[in-house]
Amino acid sequence: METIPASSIVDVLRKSENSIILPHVQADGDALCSSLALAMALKRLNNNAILYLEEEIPRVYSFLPGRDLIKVYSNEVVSPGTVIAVDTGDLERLGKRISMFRDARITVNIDHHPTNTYFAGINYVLPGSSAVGEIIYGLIGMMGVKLDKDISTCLYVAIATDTGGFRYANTTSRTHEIVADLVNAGVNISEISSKIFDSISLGKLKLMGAAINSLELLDGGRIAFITITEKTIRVAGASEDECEGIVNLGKNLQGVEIAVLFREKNGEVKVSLRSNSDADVSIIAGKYGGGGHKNAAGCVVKGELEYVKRRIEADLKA
Ligand SMILES: [Mn+2]
Repeated sequence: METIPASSIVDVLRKSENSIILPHVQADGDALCSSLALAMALKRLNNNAILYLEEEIPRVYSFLPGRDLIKVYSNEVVSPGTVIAVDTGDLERLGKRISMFRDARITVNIDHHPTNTYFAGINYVLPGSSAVGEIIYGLIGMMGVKLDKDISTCLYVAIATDTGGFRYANTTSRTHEIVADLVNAGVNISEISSKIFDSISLGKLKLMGAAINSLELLDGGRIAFITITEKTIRVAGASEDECEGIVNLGKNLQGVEIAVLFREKNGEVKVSLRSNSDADVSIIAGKYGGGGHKNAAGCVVKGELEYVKRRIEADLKA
């Protein structure tokens, strides 16, 4: 389990042609925007790069540059030279697109999850980075590609979302140094912030209302459970990707140390865990084949909703 030196991965990226970039399933701001920035940088080097997403681009990120570099995967057979997994802790997080990964001549894994399984031929994993956006920023510099407004905007969104708007413990002085560079390259902070943090659809607002109504407090208010079913999403008129961030409604409640969002779908429950304390929630996620960071992790558990909740409750109390 070793990370290759920066100079070697830069060499691999420089030489890659017809690369396919794969952010994790249900791509979040970091996965999507780091991938976009990388694709744009590779294009500058005359390397064709294209992103394949598992699902449609999340509504909130539809304003981003580089839409022409994105395809939504639909089981087509593609034989890529190089496949680059981005922000992906393990192979399962590639979903159906795992076949593209398996067919590739060269496989690359660029990530910052401490739970990363080093699943590729070439692994570049830096857990000290707040977002993969920071890692891509470094690689772009080493590749000799100049930052422009589009690339900087994508990197900014990647970093701003994974740090919760520079509020989480993963935010470092290095994060701010990088962002200073991005702003100098033309990022419009107020415009982006309003689009990704403040602007909200009616569906999402109703989803938040339903999520708040589902709140259960356990262990004297130290644990918060929020539940969203397929019906909740349908009734609210929200899209699935609008579940992103809902877990924070529980996390931000005073007295809460661990917040959990349960999302029921097709006989499975997607569990998102957040910790405000020293408790490492990636341990619980790992128990069910998931992973993540100490303060933010997730997993998918098969089984009926109530059963899954009681299991997670028992894990948390233990
Ligand atoms: Mn990330």
